[in-house]
Amino acid sequence: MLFPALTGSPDKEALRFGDQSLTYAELATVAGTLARALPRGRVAVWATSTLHTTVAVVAALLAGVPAVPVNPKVGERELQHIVSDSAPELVLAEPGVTLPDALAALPRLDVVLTGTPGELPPEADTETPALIVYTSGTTGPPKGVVLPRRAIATTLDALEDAWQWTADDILVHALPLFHVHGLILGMLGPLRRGGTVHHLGRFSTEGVTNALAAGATMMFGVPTMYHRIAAEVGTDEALAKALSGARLLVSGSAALPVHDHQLITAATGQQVVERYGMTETLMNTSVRADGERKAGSVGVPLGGVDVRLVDEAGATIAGSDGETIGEIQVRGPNLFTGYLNRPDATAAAFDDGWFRTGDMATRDADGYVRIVGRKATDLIKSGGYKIGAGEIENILLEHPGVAEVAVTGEPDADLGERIVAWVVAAGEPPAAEELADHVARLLAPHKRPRVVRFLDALPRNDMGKVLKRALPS
Ligand code: MCA
Ligand code: AMP
Repeated sequence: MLFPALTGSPDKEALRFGDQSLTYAELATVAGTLARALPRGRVAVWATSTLHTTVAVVAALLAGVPAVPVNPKVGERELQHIVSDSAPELVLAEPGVTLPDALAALPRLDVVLTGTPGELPPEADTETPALIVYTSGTTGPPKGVVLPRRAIATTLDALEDAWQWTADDILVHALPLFHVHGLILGMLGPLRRGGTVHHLGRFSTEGVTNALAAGATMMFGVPTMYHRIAAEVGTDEALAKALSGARLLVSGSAALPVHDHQLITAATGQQVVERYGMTETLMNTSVRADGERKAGSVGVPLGGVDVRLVDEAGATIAGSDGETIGEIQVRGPNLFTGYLNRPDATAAAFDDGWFRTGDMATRDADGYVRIVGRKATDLIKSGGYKIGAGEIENILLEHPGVAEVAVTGEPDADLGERIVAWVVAAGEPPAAEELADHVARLLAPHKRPRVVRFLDALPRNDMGKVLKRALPS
């Protein structure tokens, strides 16, 4: 059973968004009623940061129907791809919101926060696809990652063990609900434990302060959020006090710089715990709540997860010297079943049963993994979002003012990396803002270039391939 608390802890508060909340009994009623109205095929969920999104996803899980969470800021082109690739039978959305054309063309079921108590549907098989989450690759449009119930249950239970996560925990976060971090860890995690989650709607240090001061015990965030906390916590006494009282602060989705770790520890005594995962693998490693906290390390393999480092020749690195770098490959019940409609990409992602993460790391004598980089330069992590350089280049090339383009990520204190577009203009150079809007409108706002640099020509090799490493920095 994915959510035993739905029937086991009726009066306990399960979810809170602003001044709206649901107990487990209320969630069972509204999600159970919606589950009974769902078709058998896939459903799209308009994944705003609301109670409605969580109810919609829980309903789909109760019904055993795969849900496709959609970024409510998604651009036209990306949405067309997601809809045609995942072919949802209908869309679930909160009442009153206007949906973009590609979703408005589907049958719609409004998520209402009322219902009739009744039997919950029988639990689906553990291998049934539960969620399809779209994730960017180096080239081409995002791929749909098919996540079975088994992966969700095992990853959340491994985190229960690593973080001593219990029904008494109240989690606060402000993560978007169309990715693994915010949706699976941040919403389904507390529900599986029978605990409570308080979603802030949007991130602010003030929101975090208030929620922790009101009794939240844990916080999840991406490094950009912790960076903003680190910048304020030295002078904001209320924030420092609230953070000091938390049981566990967890960061993930990208590396949290050691300097930010140190600023937070200096002001609060807290040592932020980092965990490492991926849309395809869910969670692989974590610093344990009861283990040594090593800033800058993503900790040790979670229960049930096999982790190996593989060198360039394809050999597994023996021993743990804390220095030899290899690609992280993982195996375990936390893994996805495949990319939707992409057996070619699924096959290419595995090496003899091990999933190739593309992340490069070392492992020390205590088994702690330290991520040092990424194999592909064409993947950018900005604000914790993974973004493919190729998808942005393709869209920018459609703009009439762009003759040639190369997209790179460069270090950014706030976002980790910022997207830079190197453009050879066709005629009069377009305004940087216009190019950013073009990408935001067709793909998504978080994929827009933050910097546009114009060049007379892109550096290329004899074969005509762009040499991104030769771009001036
Ligand atoms: C700005 N905006 C625009 C434009 N410019 N909209 C349209 N067109 C434009 N040209 C809007 C944005 O949509 C946003 O709206 C607002 O202006 C500010 O934008 P931005 O600067 O991009 O946002 P931010 O405030 O800097 O966001 C920082 C953030 C965000 C809150 C940290 O990056 C974030 O939520 N990151 C989380 C990513 C995440 O969850 N990753 C998990 C995937 P508005 O403010 O209204 O939105 S990784 C994963 O799942 C794996 C498994 C793992 O390990 O966790
Ligand atoms: P995504 O594909 O969006 O799910 O992002 C997964 C990627 O995020 C991983 O392959 C890593 O590169 C990165 N990542 C996640 N957590 C961490 C972490 N704690 N430290 C460094 N990188 C991370």
